[in-house]
Amino acid sequence: PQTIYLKDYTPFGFTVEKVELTFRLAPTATRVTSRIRFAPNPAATDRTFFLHGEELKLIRAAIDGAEVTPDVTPQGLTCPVPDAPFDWEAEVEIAPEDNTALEGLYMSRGMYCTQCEAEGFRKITYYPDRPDVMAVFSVRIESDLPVLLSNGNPGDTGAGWAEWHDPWPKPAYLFALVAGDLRAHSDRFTTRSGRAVDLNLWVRPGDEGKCAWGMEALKKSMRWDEDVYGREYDLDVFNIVAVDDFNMGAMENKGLNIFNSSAVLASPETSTDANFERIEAIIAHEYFHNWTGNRITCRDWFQLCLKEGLTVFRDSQFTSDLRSAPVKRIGDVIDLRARQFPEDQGPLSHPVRPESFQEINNFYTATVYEKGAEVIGMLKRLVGDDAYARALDLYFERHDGQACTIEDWLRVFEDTTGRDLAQFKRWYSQAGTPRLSVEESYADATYTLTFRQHTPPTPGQDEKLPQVLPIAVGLLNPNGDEVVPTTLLEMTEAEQSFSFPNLPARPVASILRGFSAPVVLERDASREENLFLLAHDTDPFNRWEASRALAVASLMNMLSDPARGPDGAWLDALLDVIRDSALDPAYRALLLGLPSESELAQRLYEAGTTPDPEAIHAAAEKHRQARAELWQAQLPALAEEARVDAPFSPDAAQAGKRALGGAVLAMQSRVDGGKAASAQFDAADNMTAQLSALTSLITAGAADDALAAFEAQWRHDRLVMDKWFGVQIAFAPPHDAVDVTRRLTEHPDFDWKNPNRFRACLGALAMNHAGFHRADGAAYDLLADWLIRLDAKNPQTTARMCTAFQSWKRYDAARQEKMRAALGRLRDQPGLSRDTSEMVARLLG
Ligand code: DPP
Ligand code: ZN
Repeated sequence: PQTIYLKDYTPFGFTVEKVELTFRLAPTATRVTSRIRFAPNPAATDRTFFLHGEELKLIRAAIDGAEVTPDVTPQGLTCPVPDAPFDWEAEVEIAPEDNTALEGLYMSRGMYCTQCEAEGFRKITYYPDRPDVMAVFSVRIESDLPVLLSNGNPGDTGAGWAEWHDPWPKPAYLFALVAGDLRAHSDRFTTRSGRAVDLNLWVRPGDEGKCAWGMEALKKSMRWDEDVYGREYDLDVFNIVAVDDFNMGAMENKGLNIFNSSAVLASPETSTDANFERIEAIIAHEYFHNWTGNRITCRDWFQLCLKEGLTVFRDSQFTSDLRSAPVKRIGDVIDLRARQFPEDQGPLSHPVRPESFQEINNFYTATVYEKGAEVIGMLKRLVGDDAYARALDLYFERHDGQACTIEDWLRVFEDTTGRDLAQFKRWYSQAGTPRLSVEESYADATYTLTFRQHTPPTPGQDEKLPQVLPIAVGLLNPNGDEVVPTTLLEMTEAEQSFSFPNLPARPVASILRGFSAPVVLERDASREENLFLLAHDTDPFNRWEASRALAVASLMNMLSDPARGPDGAWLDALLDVIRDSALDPAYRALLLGLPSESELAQRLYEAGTTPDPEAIHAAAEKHRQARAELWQAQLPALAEEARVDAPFSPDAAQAGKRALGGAVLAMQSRVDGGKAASAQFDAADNMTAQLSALTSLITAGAADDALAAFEAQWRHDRLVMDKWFGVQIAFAPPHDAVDVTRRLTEHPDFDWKNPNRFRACLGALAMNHAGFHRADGAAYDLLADWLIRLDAKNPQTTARMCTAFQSWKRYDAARQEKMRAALGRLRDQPGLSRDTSEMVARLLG
């Protein structure tokens, strides 16, 4: 396969003035006619007329009305063209029903839909399928289906046809089309300048009752983007469609967002609080793309973080504003450490802006998205909120309608602030997680912090240069008072000291408050210091972090000496915090969480010890059991405090209480054999309560009846059944996980071609750390078998799921050998997709 390099970028030889598309829809023979006005691009030197096109049957082509016979390859076509503006016409035939890759135009249970990002449009018709070619599209759809949708504003309609016109120039990856028997949940929004916008959420008949939350989230997003970023919506209509078969979460097509039904449909009975929050965030994310992604798009796919990092950052601001900022921050850091750190510290490590790829689909990663958002958070911290706002205004003003680069993005900050961001730019080009160590000293009333930064080598990058690290620090007096409030230290050197004078007593430092930079902080804080910070830190993130450090230390001690129990002093201190009813229940629920077994494995590996997944699992279980027994007497009072008496609402306050209640129930089930969980399961009137009861029963080994009842109740609901499949595997005892997965993949409802269902089962297996790393390699083999099978149908989801193997080098030689063998089996599969080939090759290094 061909490797594409950032350094090789050249503009396309032609501009596109307008695009007219006609679709005559039929499941196995859809006709797509295109009429495209091209003109020579004065900014380009290479005038080769190459149009991308894959899996298309070319029926005819013409230039300025005269038939032509282009030179067609499996990747596209070339053709001699005039050295002046001209009209290109082509008619192609495609088979949406046979399109199981879910890229381009495909069918999902009787409805037509599209997914074009990143390079799916080339499976619809011949086109310069690259984000820097922006054009105005008009679309005509012919079909007997009742609802026919495309981008932009609705035009004329008649029996069996509809026309759409999108006045905003856009790249082809934002094209969308939907046709089906759909029902609308409709509303209206008036923008601050008075434009009335029709809002529709389109769903299958029967799902109308699951739309209200998504619609509310959309209106909140529209208002928030006006209030916070000054960005208004720019069309007469905003359509969202829910689709059951979808590779990603959702897609920001101009005026016609298409969502995985799991990322938009919600009701109290079928969705957990976490689902509600995620849906709100994804609706916001896709909506915010209208400006950061659509109005201003990417020059090429190497710049993906330009729109994704920024839009993730914006949606996290939105969630922080609507809910609790500290809770959102802690959740994001848990997620970053669970997904981005392992990626950045293993064979798949790549810069936030990659410099080469074979298949761009493989770079929709936690690094591009979540680390990309962290980089923007650091930039905002460094320049300050006012300068950030001014820089964003300048960005929108200067680049509206353009396809941009990270250089353009950084230049608006340089022009706004006068800062030189050359060193900061390393965040975009250097892969790997920086490690930040710190030493403290105190003399002559001056307290000094000396930091050292170091980034280990990553594939293709042996030498790393120092990066700009914003380090937020606060200092506390020994009596617990804050003597130095949060101060931002700006570290630019490999080693750098910062002093705080006039401190009559040696303070306790709270370092990297709010997780002000995405680094691994190596700090030898004593147990006493962490207990002190847990009790006194004014920064809610670092208070949580102190407890997390104590949890890690306690678990590590239990691992090195299996006779030990958990750290009693820490559990006592933690219980004091958990019982503090002045604190947000959602925050208390986070404090009750333990580091995942995978995170413990990573920490052991970093400390030079080969992790033993079974031993880690045993220690974590022993810890949970001991804690439940120790706190047994306090659990009823905590459960009482978590009780919600009002009618169900997915708001942050109620959700926080339920999160605390769920954590308490998990403890209770360890000491009452599942009695409380069983009662909660029977009485549950919402999915959060029902599912937390079910998972507690699974861990208590008492879930058979509940699982059967759950299945009987929900077998008609695909999204709920995904949960039923997933929890049985994710929470299975490690030695059972493979058998449970095998059994469930034989269940008649295991529709493996549906990405949600595939992930619910095989993704859950990969999440069951000790189950996946079973010593005999059975889980590796089972996953590899399924990936081989799926690759022939859906390369994108297959390649994504190869990340289950990304940390294979952490483990012992025998497990490594088994994982290598499983990956080797994939690699040697005849006809393996480009997506999966690239992933496997990178994984095997
Ligand atoms: N749909 C994906 C997202 O919104 C890719 N753009 O991030
Ligand atoms: Zn996005």
